[in-house]
Amino acid sequence: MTIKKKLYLALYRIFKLTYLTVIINNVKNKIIFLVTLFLLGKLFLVLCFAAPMVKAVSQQVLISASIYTCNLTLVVKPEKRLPVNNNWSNTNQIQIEDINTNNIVASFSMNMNNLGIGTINLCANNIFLNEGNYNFYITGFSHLRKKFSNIYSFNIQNITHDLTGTNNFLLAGEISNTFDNKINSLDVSKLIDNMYTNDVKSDLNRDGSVNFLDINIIVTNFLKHGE
Ligand SMILES: [Ca+2]
Ligand SMILES: [Ca+2]
Repeated sequence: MTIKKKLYLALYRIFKLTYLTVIINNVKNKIIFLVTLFLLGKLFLVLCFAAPMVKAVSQQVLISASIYTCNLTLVVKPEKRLPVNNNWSNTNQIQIEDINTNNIVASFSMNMNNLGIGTINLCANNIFLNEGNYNFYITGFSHLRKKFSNIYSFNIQNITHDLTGTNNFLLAGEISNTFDNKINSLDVSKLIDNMYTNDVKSDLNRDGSVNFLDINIIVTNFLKHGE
Protein backbone atom coordinates (compact mmCIF):
# COMPACT_ATOMS: atom_id res chain seq x y z
CA MET A 1 0.00 0.00 0.00
CA THR A 2 1.35 3.34 -1.04
CA ILE A 3 1.67 6.26 1.36
CA LYS A 4 -1.04 8.08 -0.56
CA LYS A 5 -3.47 5.20 -0.11
CA LYS A 6 -2.59 4.91 3.56
CA LEU A 7 -3.28 8.61 3.97
CA TYR A 8 -6.70 8.30 2.25
CA LEU A 9 -7.55 5.29 4.44
CA ALA A 10 -6.60 7.18 7.59
CA LEU A 11 -8.72 10.17 6.57
CA TYR A 12 -11.64 7.86 5.83
CA ARG A 13 -11.36 6.18 9.27
CA ILE A 14 -11.17 9.58 11.00
CA PHE A 15 -14.24 10.78 9.07
CA LYS A 16 -16.17 7.58 9.88
CA LEU A 17 -15.23 7.77 13.53
CA THR A 18 -16.19 11.43 13.72
CA TYR A 19 -19.47 10.77 11.93
CA LEU A 20 -20.44 7.90 14.22
CA THR A 21 -19.42 9.87 17.23
CA VAL A 22 -21.57 12.80 16.22
CA ILE A 23 -24.57 10.79 15.07
CA ILE A 24 -24.72 7.88 17.48
CA ASN A 25 -22.85 8.88 20.58
CA ASN A 26 -24.12 12.38 20.90
CA VAL A 27 -27.10 12.20 23.23
CA LYS A 28 -28.74 15.26 21.75
CA ASN A 29 -28.54 13.83 18.24
CA LYS A 30 -29.80 10.52 19.49
CA ILE A 31 -32.96 12.24 20.72
CA ILE A 32 -33.31 14.11 17.44
CA PHE A 33 -32.80 10.83 15.60
CA LEU A 34 -35.46 9.05 17.64
CA VAL A 35 -37.94 11.92 17.33
CA THR A 36 -37.34 12.06 13.59
CA LEU A 37 -37.83 8.31 13.38
CA PHE A 38 -41.10 8.62 15.33
CA LEU A 39 -42.40 11.41 13.10
CA LEU A 40 -41.45 9.50 9.97
CA GLY A 41 -43.36 6.51 11.35
CA LYS A 42 -46.41 8.66 11.98
CA LEU A 43 -46.16 10.09 8.47
CA PHE A 44 -45.92 6.58 7.09
CA LEU A 45 -49.07 5.51 8.94
CA VAL A 46 -50.97 8.61 7.78
CA LEU A 47 -49.98 7.98 4.18
CA CYS A 48 -50.94 4.31 4.45
CA PHE A 49 -54.38 4.82 6.04
CA ALA A 50 -55.45 8.32 5.06
CA ALA A 51 -55.34 7.67 1.33
CA PRO A 52 -57.81 4.73 1.46
CA MET A 53 -60.07 6.75 3.80
CA VAL A 54 -60.16 9.67 1.37
CA LYS A 55 -60.82 7.24 -1.43
CA ALA A 56 -63.67 5.60 0.55
CA VAL A 57 -65.25 8.98 1.33
CA SER A 58 -65.00 9.96 -2.33
CA GLN A 59 -66.65 6.70 -3.35
CA GLN A 60 -69.42 7.21 -0.77
CA VAL A 61 -70.20 10.69 -2.13
CA LEU A 62 -70.17 9.32 -5.66
CA ILE A 63 -72.59 6.51 -4.74
CA SER A 64 -75.04 8.76 -2.88
CA ALA A 65 -75.04 11.22 -5.75
CA SER A 66 -75.90 8.50 -8.25
CA ILE A 67 -79.01 7.12 -6.48
CA TYR A 68 -82.23 7.96 -8.28
CA THR A 69 -85.78 6.78 -7.78
CA CYS A 70 -86.36 4.02 -10.30
CA ASN A 71 -89.72 2.64 -9.25
CA LEU A 72 -92.47 5.19 -8.72
CA THR A 73 -95.81 3.86 -7.47
CA LEU A 74 -98.92 6.00 -7.29
CA VAL A 75 -102.32 5.28 -5.80
CA VAL A 76 -105.08 7.32 -7.42
CA LYS A 77 -108.84 7.20 -6.89
CA PRO A 78 -111.36 7.90 -9.66
CA GLU A 79 -114.69 9.19 -8.36
CA LYS A 80 -118.06 7.45 -8.15
CA ARG A 81 -117.14 4.00 -9.36
CA LEU A 82 -119.79 1.29 -9.08
CA PRO A 83 -119.00 -0.86 -7.22
CA VAL A 84 -117.10 1.68 -5.16
CA ASN A 85 -114.14 -0.50 -4.24
CA ASN A 86 -111.86 -2.79 -6.25
CA ASN A 87 -113.04 -0.94 -9.34
CA TRP A 88 -110.46 1.83 -9.71
CA SER A 89 -108.68 0.67 -12.85
CA ASN A 90 -107.81 3.48 -15.20
CA THR A 91 -105.22 4.79 -17.60
CA ASN A 92 -103.79 8.00 -16.22
CA GLN A 93 -101.54 10.59 -17.80
CA ILE A 94 -98.97 11.82 -15.29
CA GLN A 95 -97.09 15.09 -15.49
CA ILE A 96 -94.48 16.03 -12.89
CA GLU A 97 -93.65 19.68 -12.38
CA ASP A 98 -90.58 21.08 -10.66
CA ILE A 99 -91.97 23.61 -8.18
CA ASN A 100 -88.85 25.76 -8.40
CA THR A 101 -88.75 26.16 -12.17
CA ASN A 102 -92.40 25.37 -13.02
CA ASN A 103 -91.08 23.14 -15.78
CA ILE A 104 -92.71 19.81 -16.57
CA VAL A 105 -89.79 17.45 -15.96
CA ALA A 106 -91.57 14.16 -16.70
CA SER A 107 -94.66 13.08 -18.59
CA PHE A 108 -95.86 9.51 -19.03
CA SER A 109 -98.85 7.18 -19.02
CA MET A 110 -99.59 4.86 -16.10
CA ASN A 111 -102.03 1.96 -16.01
CA MET A 112 -103.71 1.57 -12.64
CA ASN A 113 -105.14 -1.73 -11.36
CA ASN A 114 -108.46 -2.31 -9.60
CA LEU A 115 -106.98 -0.86 -6.41
CA GLY A 116 -105.93 2.31 -8.21
CA ILE A 117 -102.26 1.33 -7.99
CA GLY A 118 -99.82 1.89 -10.84
CA THR A 119 -96.04 1.66 -11.10
CA ILE A 120 -93.53 2.92 -13.61
CA ASN A 121 -89.83 2.20 -13.90
CA LEU A 122 -88.51 5.72 -14.35
CA CYS A 123 -84.93 4.60 -14.96
CA ALA A 124 -86.00 2.36 -17.83
CA ASN A 125 -87.71 5.40 -19.32
CA ASN A 126 -84.62 7.59 -18.87
CA ILE A 127 -86.31 9.71 -16.23
CA PHE A 128 -83.90 10.69 -13.47
CA LEU A 129 -85.25 13.22 -11.00
CA ASN A 130 -83.46 14.79 -8.07
CA GLU A 131 -84.82 14.64 -4.54
CA GLY A 132 -87.16 17.53 -3.83
CA ASN A 133 -90.69 18.90 -3.99
CA TYR A 134 -92.83 18.45 -7.06
CA ASN A 135 -96.37 18.99 -8.26
CA PHE A 136 -98.08 15.94 -9.75
CA TYR A 137 -100.76 16.55 -12.41
CA ILE A 138 -102.92 13.49 -13.08
CA THR A 139 -105.48 13.16 -15.84
CA GLY A 140 -107.72 10.09 -15.88
CA PHE A 141 -109.05 8.41 -19.00
CA SER A 142 -112.47 10.12 -18.60
CA HIS A 143 -111.44 12.73 -16.05
CA LEU A 144 -110.40 16.31 -15.53
CA ARG A 145 -106.78 16.96 -14.65
CA LYS A 146 -106.09 17.18 -10.92
CA LYS A 147 -103.10 18.78 -9.26
CA PHE A 148 -101.44 17.15 -6.25
CA SER A 149 -99.24 19.91 -4.85
CA ASN A 150 -95.86 20.05 -3.23
CA ILE A 151 -95.07 16.36 -2.93
CA TYR A 152 -91.64 15.55 -1.52
CA SER A 153 -90.30 12.78 -3.67
CA PHE A 154 -87.42 10.91 -5.31
CA ASN A 155 -85.39 10.57 -2.11
CA ILE A 156 -85.32 6.75 -2.16
CA GLN A 157 -84.94 4.15 -4.86
CA ASN A 158 -88.50 2.81 -4.69
CA ILE A 159 -91.14 5.30 -3.66
CA THR A 160 -94.93 5.19 -3.27
CA HIS A 161 -97.28 8.15 -3.08
CA ASP A 162 -100.82 7.40 -1.93
CA LEU A 163 -102.78 10.28 -3.45
CA THR A 164 -106.13 9.13 -2.15
CA GLY A 165 -107.87 10.73 0.80
CA THR A 166 -110.57 13.26 1.56
CA ASN A 167 -111.48 15.12 -1.62
CA ASN A 168 -108.56 13.50 -3.40
CA PHE A 169 -110.17 11.88 -6.42
CA LEU A 170 -110.41 12.47 -10.14
CA LEU A 171 -113.59 14.14 -11.41
CA ALA A 172 -115.27 12.21 -14.24
CA GLY A 173 -116.94 13.49 -17.40
CA GLU A 174 -114.12 14.79 -19.61
CA ILE A 175 -114.90 12.55 -22.59
CA SER A 176 -115.14 14.70 -25.72
CA ASN A 177 -112.71 13.99 -28.53
CA THR A 178 -110.86 17.22 -27.77
CA PHE A 179 -109.33 17.41 -24.31
CA ASP A 180 -110.06 20.94 -23.07
CA ASN A 181 -109.93 20.12 -19.34
CA LYS A 182 -113.47 21.35 -18.72
CA ILE A 183 -116.83 19.61 -18.79
CA ASN A 184 -119.24 21.27 -21.14
CA SER A 185 -121.85 20.53 -23.80
CA LEU A 186 -119.36 18.67 -25.98
CA ASP A 187 -118.84 16.09 -23.26
CA VAL A 188 -122.55 15.77 -22.51
CA SER A 189 -123.29 15.36 -26.21
CA LYS A 190 -120.72 12.58 -26.47
CA LEU A 191 -122.21 10.73 -23.53
CA ILE A 192 -125.73 11.00 -24.93
CA ASP A 193 -124.50 9.62 -28.24
CA ASN A 194 -123.15 6.59 -26.37
CA MET A 195 -126.22 5.97 -24.18
CA TYR A 196 -127.05 2.31 -23.63
CA THR A 197 -123.74 1.15 -25.04
CA ASN A 198 -120.71 -0.22 -23.21
CA ASP A 199 -118.39 2.54 -24.44
CA VAL A 200 -115.64 2.54 -21.79
CA LYS A 201 -114.91 6.25 -21.94
CA SER A 202 -118.56 7.26 -21.50
CA ASP A 203 -119.15 4.63 -18.82
CA LEU A 204 -118.09 7.03 -16.10
CA ASN A 205 -118.82 4.79 -13.13
CA ARG A 206 -117.49 1.66 -14.88
CA ASP A 207 -120.51 -0.47 -14.08
CA GLY A 208 -120.49 -1.86 -17.59
CA SER A 209 -123.04 0.31 -19.37
CA VAL A 210 -123.70 3.96 -20.24
CA ASN A 211 -126.95 5.03 -18.64
CA PHE A 212 -128.60 7.67 -16.43
CA LEU A 213 -126.16 7.03 -13.60
CA ASP A 214 -123.42 8.35 -15.87
CA ILE A 215 -125.63 11.24 -16.97
CA ASN A 216 -126.04 12.12 -13.30
CA ILE A 217 -122.24 12.23 -12.83
CA ILE A 218 -121.62 14.47 -15.84
CA VAL A 219 -124.44 16.83 -14.86
CA THR A 220 -122.99 17.12 -11.36
CA ASN A 221 -119.61 18.11 -12.83
CA PHE A 222 -121.02 20.29 -15.61
CA LEU A 223 -118.93 23.45 -16.19
CA LYS A 224 -116.20 22.32 -13.81
CA HIS A 225 -112.62 22.90 -14.87
CA GLY A 226 -109.56 20.78 -14.25
CA GLU A 227 -106.36 22.08 -12.67
CA1 LIG B 1 -114.34 18.71 -22.24
CA1 LIG C 1 -122.15 3.38 -16.24
